Amino acid sequence: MSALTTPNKTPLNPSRPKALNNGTSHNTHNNHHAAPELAPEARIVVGNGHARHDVLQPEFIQQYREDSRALRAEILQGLGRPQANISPKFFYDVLGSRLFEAITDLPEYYPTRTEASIFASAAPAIAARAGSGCVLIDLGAGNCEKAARLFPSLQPAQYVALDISVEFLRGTLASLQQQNPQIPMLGLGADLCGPLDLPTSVKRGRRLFFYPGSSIGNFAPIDALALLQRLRAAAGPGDGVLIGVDLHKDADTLVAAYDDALGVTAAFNRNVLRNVNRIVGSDFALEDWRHAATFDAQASRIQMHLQALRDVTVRWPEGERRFAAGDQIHTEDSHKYRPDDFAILLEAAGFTDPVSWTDPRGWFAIFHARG
Ligand code: AVI
Repeated sequence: MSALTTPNKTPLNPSRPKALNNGTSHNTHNNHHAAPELAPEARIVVGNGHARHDVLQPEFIQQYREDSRALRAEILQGLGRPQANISPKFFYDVLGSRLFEAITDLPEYYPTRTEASIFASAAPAIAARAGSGCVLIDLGAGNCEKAARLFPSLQPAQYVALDISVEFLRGTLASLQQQNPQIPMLGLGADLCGPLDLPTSVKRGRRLFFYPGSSIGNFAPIDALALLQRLRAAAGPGDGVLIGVDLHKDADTLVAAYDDALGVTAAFNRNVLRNVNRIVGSDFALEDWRHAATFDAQASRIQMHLQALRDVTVRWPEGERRFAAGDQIHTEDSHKYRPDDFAILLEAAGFTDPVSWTDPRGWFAIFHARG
């Protein structure tokens, strides 16, 4: 690929973020808890017996419907491949989501802190560029803390939080609404991997699609391009994207971030087998599997696998798979971009004029581009 535009790279002083976490569920397109049927709620008026006050409540809409047969079929198909794989979306059961939250606090796992430091330093510049008063559409909402930090500078006209299930947004959005009574809020249960069909409750006006945390890195570049193209298709003139992207760096730093000394990432990876056992009724024994994280420098991606420690046969109701000692199940790729390459990806998707902000070490970048 040839460079179309070199994004502005503005080194910024990092400052440690405050921990704001209260959620049990990790954000992202990957979160795959059950998504229950929900009736949308509307703005309500609450009386206190003396005077009447208009209280703005978040609205909730569940679009995505979980299809447990399809999930089961997807897992069994992956286990049946010559190179067995389990999609990373199956990491995020309740325990997996908690383990991911713990990962973000690890000394080795720099992305969350580094991204927060960039947001802290660059918030005014980001707001100047993206413009305040937009409809802020948070594609990886989770506990909404990253978006909430931008409220003071962006002053959004509406905050739309996406998660696979609105159930994970209810508590967080309710308290966020109390703290920000002037911002209308909508919780949307949607799957980022499908077409982005925004309901009419999403206000008209300038939209800023916000996808923090480098979750884009968990897509293969071709799928990342497809996702950006879907966003571009949903964006009108004046709209934009704001995306956190983990950058290419030395292998030692990267491998340590995905194979920490405490073993939290190992637990996160092995926990996927518990979730698979629950969904398909298989009998994976966790003690038979070890966590492995390697960096493929050429493809610029961390690859996570589960490696069989001995010969094992895994059984489920209608089948089984034999693994020899040393065989691996692929569980996740985490792509690390060079800034120019990510700018090219944005432009290939149809966005224009990409700019980025980074930290002094150049480890992480936040990109903005126009629709
Ligand atoms: C969610 N995603 C951006 C994380 C990452 O860094 O790729 C998932 C993760 N896997 C292991 N550690 C963190």
